[in-house]
Amino acid sequence: VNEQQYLDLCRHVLANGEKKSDRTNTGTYSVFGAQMRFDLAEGFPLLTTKKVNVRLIVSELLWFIHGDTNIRYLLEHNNNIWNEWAFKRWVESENYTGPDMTDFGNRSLVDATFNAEYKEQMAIFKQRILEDDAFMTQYGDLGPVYGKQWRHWQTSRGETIDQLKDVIESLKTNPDSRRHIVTAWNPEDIPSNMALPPCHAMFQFYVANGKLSCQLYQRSADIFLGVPFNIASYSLLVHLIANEVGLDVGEFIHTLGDAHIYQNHLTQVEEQLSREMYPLPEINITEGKSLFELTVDDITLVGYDSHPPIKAPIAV
Ligand code: UFP
Repeated sequence: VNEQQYLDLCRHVLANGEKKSDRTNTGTYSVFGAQMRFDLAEGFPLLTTKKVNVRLIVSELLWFIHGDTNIRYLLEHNNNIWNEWAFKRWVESENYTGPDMTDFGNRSLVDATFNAEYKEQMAIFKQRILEDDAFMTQYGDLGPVYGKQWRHWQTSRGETIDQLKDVIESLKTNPDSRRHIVTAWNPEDIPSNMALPPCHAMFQFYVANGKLSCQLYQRSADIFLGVPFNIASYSLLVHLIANEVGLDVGEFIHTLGDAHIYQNHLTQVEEQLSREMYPLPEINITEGKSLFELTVDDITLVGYDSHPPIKAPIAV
């Protein structure tokens, strides 16, 4: 069963994980190397043992697919998951004149007065991104993140490579190829100007028996908060690409590097493990539209029964 693999991974890491310090100073239980296989014909692998907001996954994935790296599109779709990264650039710029926002992520958690100030500045920032084109161009753009690498990879000769279009073309013309790869890991872009080096670093497609499968290599995996999103996002990608190239869906194979449970997520994981799974939902995609024409309204989740969400602090 699809979801069982996720629950088994949680149990495996709790039982066998090394206690390990990490960049965020939170502390984790971690294993190196783990793999889950999701048979997409079985249903759409959105977790049912806690509610996962698929709306965020759909708009973020379409944003990547469009090659967009500016948060305006996300804000227009009420998706706030990338805001902090853009906000950080803004408050660190010379044009920002509001109250000091240094270390806003941590301070907003522990200082209520600061949190109110931060929320106010973030609201102003979002408003300007949505309404002021020049501001949006300068401060809404996240730089060399997924959309850029997938669709507009910059070569040293000054050309761009559209990896996604190329892989769709190769799936259509040469399905047996062993080179159906898209990589977001661009070493040249990592050290200098990237806030969060890509977590989902590269993926490969595979065609057999009229079915499209995809394997993702994720270098670093926050099992409780990040991974449920990553599973759903790539499973949706397989559906979208399969539609585009006229294949059925096969498997999504999720390969993890540093697979960790943060120490401040333990009670939440235990809570989730105590819950019974529901049957998986299905995903419906409007027929007859090309991948690049799809909007969020073309993708609908059907039959999603889930337990309530479980809140947990995110490590930044
Ligand atoms: N993380 C995920 N999935 C994602 C994403 C981030 O699990 O899609 F963007 C987690 C992994 C890790 C942290 O806990 O975010 C990134 O930190 P680092 O760069 O130190 O690996």
